[in-house]
Amino acid sequence: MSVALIIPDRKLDGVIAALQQQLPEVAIEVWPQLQNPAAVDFAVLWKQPPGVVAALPNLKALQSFGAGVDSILSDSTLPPDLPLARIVDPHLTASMLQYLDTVLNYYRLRFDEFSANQQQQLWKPRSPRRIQQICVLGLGELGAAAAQHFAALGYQVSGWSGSQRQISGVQCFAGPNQFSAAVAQADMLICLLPLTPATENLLNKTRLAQLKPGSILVNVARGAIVDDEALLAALHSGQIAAACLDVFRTEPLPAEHPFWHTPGMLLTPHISAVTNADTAVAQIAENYRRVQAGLPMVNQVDRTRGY
Ligand code: NDP
Ligand code: OXD
Repeated sequence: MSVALIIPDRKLDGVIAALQQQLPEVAIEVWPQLQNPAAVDFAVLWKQPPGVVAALPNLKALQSFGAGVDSILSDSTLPPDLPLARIVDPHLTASMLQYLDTVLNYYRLRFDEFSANQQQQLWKPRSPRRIQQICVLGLGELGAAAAQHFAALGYQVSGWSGSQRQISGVQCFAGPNQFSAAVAQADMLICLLPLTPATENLLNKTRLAQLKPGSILVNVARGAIVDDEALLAALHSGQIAAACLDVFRTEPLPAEHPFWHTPGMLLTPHISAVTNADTAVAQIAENYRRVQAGLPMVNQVDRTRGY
């Protein structure tokens, strides 16, 4: 019995040490140096290369190292019946809220304009931007927390999800037919949807046209939920005044991508809520023990629905 960490391009020393402490009786293997693939019965994954999981013959369960599972499920060779769990963590939620607060105030206080003015040595004082209505797409762990947080701060908040939600202080909408009603009045739209076949390119030309003219888009979910070309056109026409993107279709964002040089774009390199190694390890260890005891894992995802 062993746990395999299949998490390319990430320093794992701290995770390995913490996992060894939590599971002293279990061997921790790190891909690509797996000593005994046949002994691996639990794999922790993040952007694993396709085919690597399928090559482990005795797996009992899979654990995402992050909240999202889209990159894990995009591997068409993934054994279909293995249960998959993800990280759900108050630390992750807290950092997402901190990021969103910062972004909201950046735009509210017009730091985008002042920073552009600085390039031209322009002194142009202006009063804060009117951001009163916020719409959150996705009302799961992170989206519901964001919606509640901004409602508690006094913003008028709407939210949109797949099934109907009830969140105190938040006007909740559900399903494709209610998308335009959810977003119509929003000065700022925050995307916290998972990337699934149903949400890929969801924010296309048609849906961006349903936003309030001059609104601000914040995408902290996954890049492929937004149609890049449609977003560039919406920024160009002024339909969207500004876009803050933490996530991209291809990461790192390729050097030749127009987003790098588009006025009105604020880009951050997928840092809005980074997995906290300590809390992640506690959840991984708990799920490992549950699998060994024949119990269902915590925070298991529905593989057919994709989140
Ligand atoms: P959850 O799975 O808890 O919630 C997903 C929400 O999206 C649910 O409310 C769900 O609806 C809704 N949803 C899913 N599909 C649709 C659809 N087709 N139409 C309308 N609503 C839909 O996810 P989390 O809140 O934990 O995380 C959201 C995403 O944020 C993650 O999948 C990940 O991609 C991203 N993320 C990004 C991070 C970063 O650093 N940038 C960090 C962490 C996460 P319903 O309520 O009906 O199920
Ligand atoms: C996640 C992420 O899904 O970091 O956890 O994007």
